[in-house]
Amino acid sequence: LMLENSMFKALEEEQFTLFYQPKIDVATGRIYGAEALIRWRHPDFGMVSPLEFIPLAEKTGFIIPLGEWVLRKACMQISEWERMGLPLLSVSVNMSMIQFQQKQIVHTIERAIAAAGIRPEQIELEITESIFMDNPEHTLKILHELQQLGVKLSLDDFGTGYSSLSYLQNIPLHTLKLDKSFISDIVSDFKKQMIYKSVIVIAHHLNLKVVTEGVETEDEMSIIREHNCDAVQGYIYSPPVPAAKFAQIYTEHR
Ligand code: G
Ligand code: G
Ligand code: MN
Ligand code: NA
Repeated sequence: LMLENSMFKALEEEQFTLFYQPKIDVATGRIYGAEALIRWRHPDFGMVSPLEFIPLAEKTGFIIPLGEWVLRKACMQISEWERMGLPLLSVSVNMSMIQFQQKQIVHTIERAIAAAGIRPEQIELEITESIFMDNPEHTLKILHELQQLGVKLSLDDFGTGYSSLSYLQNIPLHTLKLDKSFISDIVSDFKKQMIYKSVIVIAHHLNLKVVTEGVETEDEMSIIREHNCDAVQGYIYSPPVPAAKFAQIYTEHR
């Protein structure tokens, strides 16, 4: 309850901030984008993880103003980096299922992009299969409108939950993000490698870009290269970092 009450104040007082984790192109080894991940610098509790406050924000509806803030902040950041001579092809923003229950969501996204003066294709919205739980027809309609707008869509956390292949068939997706559980302990697990390899083949046949998340070791990287995964994120390259730190890393590794 304490966190709940202080969230509104926190937004006004700019206690929320976005960290950015580099997205690396496997073929070139270069950074082509980033995933924005929210952090709350709480004056008393220090850095609060989104795992603690996003579920609460979803329950109270606070995720609506907070989600809009995240979108606007990420778009402005792309614009700022562009002015600094650091253009990014793709910045991912995580979306909550609650945001997709809003009729105005497409308009909200459109305005955030216009206000920052960026190109729609520079934004990639990360969705999970949970957005289809409430009203699948409505959700699919919105996703098609977003596709028309020109933003990219990625299916996040694939491999956890139900991960039905029908999602790959029906959603206008650009990217499939394979959950960390796909790659962790893969080195000694033959079946895991066969599943990983096969999912990438399916995704490529459907014209999807594949990102492996949570990559931590060089052994994992060899398997990722062997199976032609397109991109990676993980501690092996960088954890999520503040915007200034990201700009520094990007400047050095471009
Ligand atoms: O880095 P990490 O601990 O940030 O992220 C924890 C979880 O919080 C992840 O599942 C991530 O998708 C989610 N998350 C991070 N930032 C946001 C955000 O801006 N909006 C939503 N809805 N979820 C986020
Ligand atoms: O659910 P989503 O995929 O949006 O969130 C990604 C989560 O994974 C974030 O909490 C992020 O901080 C975390 N993360 C990113 N790279 C790594 C990694 O290499 N190892 C682990 N354990 N977590 C990671
Ligand atoms: Mn994500
Ligand atoms: Na994920």
